Amino acid sequence: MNSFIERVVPTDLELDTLCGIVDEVSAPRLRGREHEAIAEAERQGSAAIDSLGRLGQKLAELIAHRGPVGVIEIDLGKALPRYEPIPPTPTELDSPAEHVLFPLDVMRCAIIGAAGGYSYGYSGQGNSNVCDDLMPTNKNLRPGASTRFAVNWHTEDAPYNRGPDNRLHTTCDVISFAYLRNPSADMTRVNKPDPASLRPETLEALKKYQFKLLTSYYQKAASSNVDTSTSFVYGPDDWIRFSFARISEQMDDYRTRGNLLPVIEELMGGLESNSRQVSSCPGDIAFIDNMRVAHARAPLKNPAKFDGSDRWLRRLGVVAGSRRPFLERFMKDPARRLVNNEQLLPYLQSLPIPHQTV
Ligand SMILES: O=C(O)CCC(=O)C(=O)O
Ligand SMILES: [Fe+2]
Repeated sequence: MNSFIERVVPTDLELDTLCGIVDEVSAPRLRGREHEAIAEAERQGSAAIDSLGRLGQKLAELIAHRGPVGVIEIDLGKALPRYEPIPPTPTELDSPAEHVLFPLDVMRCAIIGAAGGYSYGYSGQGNSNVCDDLMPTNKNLRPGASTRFAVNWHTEDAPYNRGPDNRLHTTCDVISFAYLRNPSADMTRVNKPDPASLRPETLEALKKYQFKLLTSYYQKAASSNVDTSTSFVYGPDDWIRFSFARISEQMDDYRTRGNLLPVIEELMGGLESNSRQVSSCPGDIAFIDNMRVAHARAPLKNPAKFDGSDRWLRRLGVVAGSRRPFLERFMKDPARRLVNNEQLLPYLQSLPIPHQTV
């Protein structure tokens, strides 16, 4: 089976261009103004199309959900020695005002700019940072992505994809992880299922609007749970577009009620058995198609020690530039690029419940 992961090693010209952008946007005039630095990195990336065109084109195809590739890994490890080492993982979550951008973050935004994309932080992440940090913090130790607990198969906020039409969705097209530090080599797992691998009856059942929309608890589910029905997969027949964030809880629910479980179990079994790993090395940036690829992570091998040796990855949402005005409708302060759940929810709740397809 062909892998859906494409690993890209940048050329010297690409690397030099990205490092040049880091030098520019990290200039003192932008210190403490990280939101401007992000915008500036995207702008410079889009202007550097001569040298970053290849990387931009690859990401643009992922954002448009085109082609067989579902994950792009960009190996920027060679650039890391040019910069200060990544500091110890903070013991408290950053406040938005104190947020620090590392060179890898800036390079990522430049590549997003070269793809004509727009990056934003997640709706409803507890820390409200520009880029969501996944880190073990003393103060916020919790069973989530930064701890020794497993992260079950999910896509990011995909339950918000409520339309039968692929264009109607309020989540990101692509999720991006920048791996800052990963001493125990804990890998992100990914799977891009082939619809042809599912039995036709299974695919039909998963396309019915008979499942619950469950957002991730750790993305403020208390206020963002949208309790209406959805299908598990939908979209064109030749690809599976996921619409779940909490597949395991769906299973619990159906286990209790005794129906539909085999269908979900079949999907889960497929995800488990054919999964791949993202390289996840320090200096890697992974761009993952958030519609067609589900991701997960096994429990971290070493519990967090809060001594700077912890795994640390930083996450960012990416959409096509054309979706920027739409997303900005749900941001209190568009310059800060944070979707605000209070503004988003009324919109979601006003959407018509999609028609059942079968
Ligand atoms: O820790 C990982 O590798 C994945 C974390 C994750 O699922 C996320 O940040 O969305
Ligand atoms: Fe995730």
